Amino acid sequence: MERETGPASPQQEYPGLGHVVVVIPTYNEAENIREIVGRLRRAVPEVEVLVADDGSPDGTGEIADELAAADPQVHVLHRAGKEGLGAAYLAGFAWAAEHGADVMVEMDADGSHEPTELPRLLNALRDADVVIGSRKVPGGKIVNWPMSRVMISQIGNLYTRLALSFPVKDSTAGFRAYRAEVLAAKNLGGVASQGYCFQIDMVYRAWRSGYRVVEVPVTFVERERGQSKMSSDIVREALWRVGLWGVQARLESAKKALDRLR
Ligand SMILES: Nc1nc2c(ncn2[C@@H]2O[C@H](COP(=O)(O)OP(=O)(O)OP(=O)(O)O)[C@@H](O)[C@H]2O)c(=O)[nH]1
Ligand SMILES: [Mg+2]
Repeated sequence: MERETGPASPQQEYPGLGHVVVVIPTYNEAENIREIVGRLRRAVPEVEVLVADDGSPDGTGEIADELAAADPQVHVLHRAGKEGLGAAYLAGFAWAAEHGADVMVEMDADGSHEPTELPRLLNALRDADVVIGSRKVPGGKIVNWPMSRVMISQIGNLYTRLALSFPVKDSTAGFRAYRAEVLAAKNLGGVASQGYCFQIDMVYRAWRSGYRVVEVPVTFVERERGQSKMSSDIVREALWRVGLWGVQARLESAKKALDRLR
């Protein structure tokens, strides 16, 4: 069950791009949500914000309601329970589409993504369909991650690039901007990925459909407060799904090659 709070607001436009909705998924981010929404609204006043909360037991949803009551450009989508990052984003994108978004942005609530870097992502979207805030292109950085997380991220991205034979260097990054068309229902059929595999799924689909994907460097800072939702299940999900997509892609190319020989 979903419930939406916050009054309707007059829509503002980001120069050259139209109506931008930033979706922030939250689960137990009571210590972070106020600060990140405030920083985002100050950094990019034109954007609309949607907090997609999965019934956080720590009261994140209620804090988000207070923010929405005080600011007509902040909204909250309350979802009944924790269903994973992917489901929260899909619900958030659907809300944004219904509310006339031309651009949807993904951003974490924990402060890892710097709102003052968002204009660089949006400006790059003028010549692209998807812009990834990338930690793995020149100028991109990760601050304060333990070596174990850096290794998981490096190996995960290398595995993904090899399995899927695609050129995106930071396909697990969660700070990104999409033109609404990329996230149209016709492009999202059958999305089932939940953890950060969802991020790989979205960019792989966009790239396969011929959309222009661009990476711009960002500085990613480890969360200071609250608990990570990263788990071994999330890593396992990415391993098997990406492996499966890689096998499917190779079978498809083999079939095409055979068809050409016939
Ligand atoms: N609505 C919703 N949000 C979620 C869920 N899981 C994670 N999130 C949010 O998604 C964002 C990214 O999750 P994080 O826990 O920061 O994951 P991470 O960035 O891989 O790991 P750390 O930064 O180390 O904590 C945060 O804003 C979380 O609150 C979920 O099941 N539902
Ligand atoms: Mg995080």
